[in-house]
Amino acid sequence: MEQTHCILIGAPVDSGKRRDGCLMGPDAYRVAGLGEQLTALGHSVEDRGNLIPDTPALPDDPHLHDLPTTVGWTRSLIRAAKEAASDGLPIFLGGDHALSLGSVAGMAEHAAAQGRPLFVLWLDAHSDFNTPQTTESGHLHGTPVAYVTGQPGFDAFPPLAAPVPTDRIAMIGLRSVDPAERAMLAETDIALTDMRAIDEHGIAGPLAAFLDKVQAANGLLHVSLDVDFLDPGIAPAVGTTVPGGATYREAHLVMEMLHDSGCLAGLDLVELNPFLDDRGRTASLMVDLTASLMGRRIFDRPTRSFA
Ligand code: 6HN
Ligand code: MN
Ligand code: MN
Ligand code: MN
Repeated sequence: MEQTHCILIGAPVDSGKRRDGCLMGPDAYRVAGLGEQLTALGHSVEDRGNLIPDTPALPDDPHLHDLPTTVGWTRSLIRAAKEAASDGLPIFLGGDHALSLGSVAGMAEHAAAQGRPLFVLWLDAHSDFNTPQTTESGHLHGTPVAYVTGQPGFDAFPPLAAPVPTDRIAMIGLRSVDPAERAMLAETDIALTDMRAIDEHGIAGPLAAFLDKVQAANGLLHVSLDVDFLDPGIAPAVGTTVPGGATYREAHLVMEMLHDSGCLAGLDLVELNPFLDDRGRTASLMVDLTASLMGRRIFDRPTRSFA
């Protein structure tokens, strides 16, 4: 099995929405044994500890919740992503989804420096395609995809060195999209797979089609895994639960297919709020999914039927 140098980057981002608690996420993943699981799979693990956000001299924006802190996180995460991506596989331990304004922008810069296209897989109930102008909640964790694709309105944020073209993004698991997001998504070619499509046709098809595209382009793939991609029945520790999410096996299958693709270049584990968890089960499930993504499998070779 291929050995990977996994770099854990704690990013206790809690500024992306009003309800606090995601700042405990990085330590919950450590307590749930993320490092040990990766080591047991034969990988090397380097824990770089928790990042500290920059402190930009920016005024508050009355329409937005804690803009200066999120801009500070974005700056420090872009730097951390670029540094880590040249040393190994960065795994960002969130933190809410505002983390991904920085992680994805930094990974995109890294890919551009390598002369390779960055692709992004967004596993989430939400499309996170609001801009600072369209957001109704004022919560910047609902905006990272708009930022990294270069939508207007992010003037307070670092200028994007390498915007991600929309045809290199796939979203899977959608079931809560705001009207403004829906209208803007209709103007893009982001690949959208909502829960109804998964119910009718399964989750493997759209993922396989996207992975074929990544492989054909010799791309680097960044995966952003929001806890609320999962059904709240198996993953209660998130502030924005939406019923009807991915099942245990659908989620593991996604991870197993991603592993087999060999394209993975970076990972966000976001939106875990340990304060809302039930005896650590959500943190443990996120760690198990990461283990599947990094090569844990039921058998070492395809199983055969006895037909
Ligand atoms: N997330 N669309 C809603 C909003 O407030 O903009 C929800 C965002 C959820 C954010 O999933 O990371
Ligand atoms: Mn807050
Ligand atoms: Mn999200
Ligand atoms: Mn979400």
